Amino acid sequence: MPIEIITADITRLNVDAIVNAANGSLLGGGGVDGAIHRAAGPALLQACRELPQVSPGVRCPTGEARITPGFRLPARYVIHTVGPVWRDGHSGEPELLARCYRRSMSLAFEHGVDAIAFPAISCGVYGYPPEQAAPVALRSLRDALAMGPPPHVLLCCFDEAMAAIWRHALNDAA
Ligand code: AR6
Repeated sequence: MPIEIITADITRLNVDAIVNAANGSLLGGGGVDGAIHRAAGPALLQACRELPQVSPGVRCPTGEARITPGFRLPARYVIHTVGPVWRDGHSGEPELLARCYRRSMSLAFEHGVDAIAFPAISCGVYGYPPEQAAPVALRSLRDALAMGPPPHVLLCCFDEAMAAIWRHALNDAA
């Protein structure tokens, strides 16, 4: 599988596209979203503002994805996706999480991206247990990689403990 687990600050990566774990407004927030907006500069917020609202205040519903330039980031594109908030695991969370990865990969294919880095979507503020998120994400990525000439996929964890969970899931999936 051309999927690599790394530990890094995603805003520093020299890849074609990085994925943002955003909220539906796409107007920024904490966690990786805040870090990406800080690193990209105010033009990113402006580009997000210009994306159409699909319902009041919502530019990207949960499970969907939108693309903008990366502005001051090393990455050419930011793909913004909105993961599910964890409730109990039986409220559609796995399907929505899988869709985030799939839709982000579709945009990557459409834009000819060679290398894309994902954060652990929903595994922070949104509370998705990483042990459960990782296999869902990896299955979805593996299915998406079959859609075209496979880009290099990096799963960018913020710390080693998170990376260990993802590596374990990747080994189980091999
Ligand atoms: N590089 C890589 N990973 C990071 C970075 C970074 N610079 N910073 C944090 N992480 P979260 P969510 C990891 O909370 O759970 C925002 O406020 C972090 O350790 O950023 O999808 C949005 O606006 C965790 O493992 O995203 C939404 O309101 C992972 O990224 C909400 O949070 C995801 O954590 C989305 O929550």
